[in-house]
Parts: sequence; C-alpha cells; structure tokens
Amino acid sequence: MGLGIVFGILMSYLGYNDFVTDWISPFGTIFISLLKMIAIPLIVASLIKGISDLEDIAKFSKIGIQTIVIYVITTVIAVSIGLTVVHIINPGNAVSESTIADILDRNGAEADSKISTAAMTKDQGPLQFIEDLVPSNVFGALSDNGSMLKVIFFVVFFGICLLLIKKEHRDPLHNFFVGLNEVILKMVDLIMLYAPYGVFALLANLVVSTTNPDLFIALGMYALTVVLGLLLMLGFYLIIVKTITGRSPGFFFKGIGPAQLVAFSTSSSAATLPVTMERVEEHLGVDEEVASFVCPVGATINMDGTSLYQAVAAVFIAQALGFDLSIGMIATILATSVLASIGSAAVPGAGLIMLIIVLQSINFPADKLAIGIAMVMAVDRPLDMLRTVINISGDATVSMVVAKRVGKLGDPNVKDWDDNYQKG
Ligand code: DAS
Repeated sequence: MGLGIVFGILMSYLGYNDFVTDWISPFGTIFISLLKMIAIPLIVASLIKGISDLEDIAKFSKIGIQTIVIYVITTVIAVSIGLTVVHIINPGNAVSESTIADILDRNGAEADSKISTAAMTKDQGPLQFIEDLVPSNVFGALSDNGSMLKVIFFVVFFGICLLLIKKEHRDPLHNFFVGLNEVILKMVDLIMLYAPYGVFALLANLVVSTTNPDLFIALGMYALTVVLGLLLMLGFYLIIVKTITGRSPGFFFKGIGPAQLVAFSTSSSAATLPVTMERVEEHLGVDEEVASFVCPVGATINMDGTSLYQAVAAVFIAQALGFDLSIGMIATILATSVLASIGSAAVPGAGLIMLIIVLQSINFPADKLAIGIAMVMAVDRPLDMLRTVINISGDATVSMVVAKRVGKLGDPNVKDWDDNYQKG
C-alpha cells in the first residue's frame, strides 16, 4: 500500500506519469476487474447458502429465530450509524473539483457521467423503485450493464424457495451450493493473493493522477469516519451487554479481548471463530448449546463492522466523485449493505468485494466505480482488520443477549457456574 504511494510520488516527481498510466495502471485495472468478476458469484453463492442454512437455524426455534432477528437489528443499527457519521463528517467533500477532474481525466472517465445505462428508465413513477426490483431477464441482470438489485431479488427469491424445499425434507441443491461457496471462497483467496500488486498499481496511478494533497486528506478523513463509526458500534455493544446482561465493559473486554486480537491480526471472522466460541463459552458465561449455534451463524450472516464500513465507503466515493445521492439511493445503500453483510464471506477483503455490489445497486457510473474502489483501497487493509474486530464483537454480544434471554448465561467467575444461570 505505502509502496504504491511512494512509487507514485517518485514517478510524478521524475515526470513519468504517463509511464505509470500506460504500464503500471493496467495491473490495477485487472485487480478491479477480478473483484467485479467475483462479486456476483460470491453474493449468489453466499446469500443462497446463508438463506438456505436458515432452515437449520429455524430448527432451534427458541434460539434460532431470535438470533436472526437480533442479528438483523444490530446490522441495521450499524449501517445507520455509518450513514449518520459519514453525513456529519462528509469526508468526500474534501476532494476539490480540480482534483476530481484530474483523476477522472487521467482515467478516461466522463466528468458528468451519471447513473449507468441500466438505470436509464422511463419517467420515475412512485413505484418505479419496486418495479425495477424484479428482473424480466435473469441473465440480463447478471450482465455488466445489469441492475444489481435485480440480481439480489432473484438470489433471495431462489434462496427462500430452496429453504421451502428443504422444509419438505428434500435438499436437492444443498451440496451444490456448499461446494460452489467453497470454490468461490478459494477464488477470493487467490484474488487476494494478487491484491498487494493490484493495490500498488492502483495507488501509483492515483498518485500520478493528481498532485493535489486534498485527495489524501479526504482519504484520511474517510478512514477516521469509519473508525469513529466502528467505535460507536462497539460502544453500542457495551451498552447492550450492560443493560441486558448486567455485565460490565471490563468483563466483556477481558472475556472477548483475545478473540478481538486474533480478528485484528487475521482480518478473518472465520479464522477467529474457534477462539470466539471458546472465549464466549469459557469467559463470557454463554452456555455451549447457545454459543455453538449463535457464533457460527454470526460468522456467516452477521458482519456489523463490514456493513457499517460499506455504508461509509459508498457515500464517501459518491461524494468524492461528484455523484449525488437521492434519499432512495441512501435507502438502497442501507438495504444492500445489510444484505451484503449477510452475503459477505468471513475472509480478508470480502467487505471490499461486496462494496462493489452496494455501489452497483445504486447504479453508480461504471467508469467511476474502479476509481472509487481504488481510492478506498488505499486504506482498506487496516480498516479490514478493525471491522473484523467489530464483526466478532457483535457475534459475542448477541451470544450473550440470546443466552440471557433463554436463561443460559452463567457467571464464569462463580465456582460451578455451569448451573448458576441467572434465570430469565
Ligand atoms: N474480513 C471480513 C471478516 O472476516 C470482514 C470484511 O472484509 O469486511 O469479517
């Protein structure tokens, strides 16, 4: 990351801007194309698997339904916090008009390109938004100029029908989607191996695109906005833990701290899951029956940190590249960020890939999308580490809340706490 910026500054100083744009930048464009290539298969596979797994969740009806409801509530709160802080700080507005013009011009994007062709629809009636949700041609929706919301509509519809078939004790496609999910995740892993080279090229090209420092000031403000949002979300968890379970923040951090460190260092909720479960059971007092269910589900469908980040990043990119957001678009960002959180894989960089889904859902101009992703990628690695910490902290919080509600939250500091549950 830093190397790309230093290299770009050096090339700009030596006057080799065109060399970077002609010979380095394409490796960044390839990386963005790889992310866009894997985004739809990732959301198709992980959303369908996530929804169809709900059938297993529903079996634990006492725990399952409330787990899903509480997870969705915390994700909506996370996105709302993200949207609030980004509209208070407005980091994207720190990018000057001349800087935007420099960047768009060097990257061949139209300064006044508005919503992409897919959104060029007839007069917007009051229910146009609803009409636009339903694809008349699934493969058209999957195409480059398709509408991401149509894809999501089809995927959710398909997943629900798969769930209903499973409830009839038939599960014709389960193994297919489990296998598909694993293959897609392996592709994400390999694409992320190329990430350092792609990010180097993108940043070098970004630096030679403009000599104005305001872009980097805006990026710093953007990163601080995400960090502020994540801290507010952590504070929300502490309030929930204190008011619902009576446990202090010190108890919570002492219990979940080691898992947060693993999440920070791995940027992977999936890799942290075993530690999260051990800490939740042995140090936060959650009974094994609850933890062994709520934590794995959380690692799959609950990524509050990721969804908060996506809301902030989508608004920042729109602000920075001069793309006006309507109220409807902000509502779409909220809905898609929640869905992207369910569909995000618990692996490094998954949130960045899903950001493409969020931007495409508001028909963000295709020629500006790559530039926007390149911008936020400059600071994505440390933000991925932090949002993964929030993701697992949210899973631990909900585990404690569910355990408390079903009377299975003990106090690990009390001898033989296995059966000293605080009743209901
Ligand atoms: N790294 C993801 C996780 O494992 C989160 C993200 O990419 O946003 O939780």
